[in-house]
Amino acid sequence: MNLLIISDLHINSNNNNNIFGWNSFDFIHQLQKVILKYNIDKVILNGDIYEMYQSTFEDIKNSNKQLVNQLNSDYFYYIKGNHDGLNDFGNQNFVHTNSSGKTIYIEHGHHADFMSGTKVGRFFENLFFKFLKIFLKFSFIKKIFFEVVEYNDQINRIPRKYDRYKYLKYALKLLKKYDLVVLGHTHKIEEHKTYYINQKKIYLNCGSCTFKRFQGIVLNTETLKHKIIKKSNLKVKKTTKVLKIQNNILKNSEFCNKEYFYNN
Ligand SMILES: [Mn+2]
Repeated sequence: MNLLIISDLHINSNNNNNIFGWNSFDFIHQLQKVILKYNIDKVILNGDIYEMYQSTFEDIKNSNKQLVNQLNSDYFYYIKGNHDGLNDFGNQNFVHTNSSGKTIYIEHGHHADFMSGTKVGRFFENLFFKFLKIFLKFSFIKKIFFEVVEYNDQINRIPRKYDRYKYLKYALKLLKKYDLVVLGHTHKIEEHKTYYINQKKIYLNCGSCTFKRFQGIVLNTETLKHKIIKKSNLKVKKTTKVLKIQNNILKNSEFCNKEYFYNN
C-alpha cells in the first residue's frame, strides 16, 4: 500500500489571512498529480488540516466547499491535531503492521507538548474546550477568542520558534515500539534513521503545506521505502485539462477516488 502523508494545511475561513495560501482547485490538482505519479492508495491527513483555533469548521467548510468535500471522502484518513480541539470527527493516530511484521505509527505529534501529552495538561485542555464550546455560542466571545488565539499562535509568524529536539525525543521513544514513525506539527520536514537493538528505525516529519508549499511523504507500507516531497510556492499551470478537471470537481464529489483519476 502506498500512502501519501500530509499535515498542517491550516485551512482558514478567512481568505485575507489564509496562511494555507492555496486556491482550492490548484491544491486538489497538485494533490492529484502526486497521487497519480506515486500510485497512492490512501492519503493520511496528519492533523491541523483546518485552522480551528481561528474559525469554526462550519465557516471553513462554507468558504472552501469543494476542497472540504474532497478531504472528507473515504480516500482520506483524518488524524486530529492540536488545532482540532473543537472538532468532533477524526482519529488519534494511524497504526499499520505489514506482512513482515514491521510496524508503522503516524500521529500529529502534539502529544509531545505539555497541554496534550500529560494528564494534568489534558485535564485543563479538556476543561478549556468544554467551556469554549459553551461560550462560542456568543458571537462577541467567539470574536475575542479567535483574535487572542491568532495573536498568540506562532503559525503565521516568520520565523516561527522551533524546538524540533523535543519531537525527535518523542519520536525516539515511540520507535522503541514501532519501526517507522511519522509526525507533523513542527512544519519542518525531517528524516532520521537509526538502529535500536539491531532493528532499523525511521523517524519522518511530513512538514506543512502552508504558504502554497507542497510538502509530504510518500511511504510504501510493505518495503518502508519513502520519498520526501518538498516543493516551495508552486505555480500551477492552468491548462485546458486543469480547467476541465476543475469543472468536474464541481460535478463530481468523488473526485479523489482512484478510478476517477484513471478514467479522466
Ligand atoms: Mn500542530
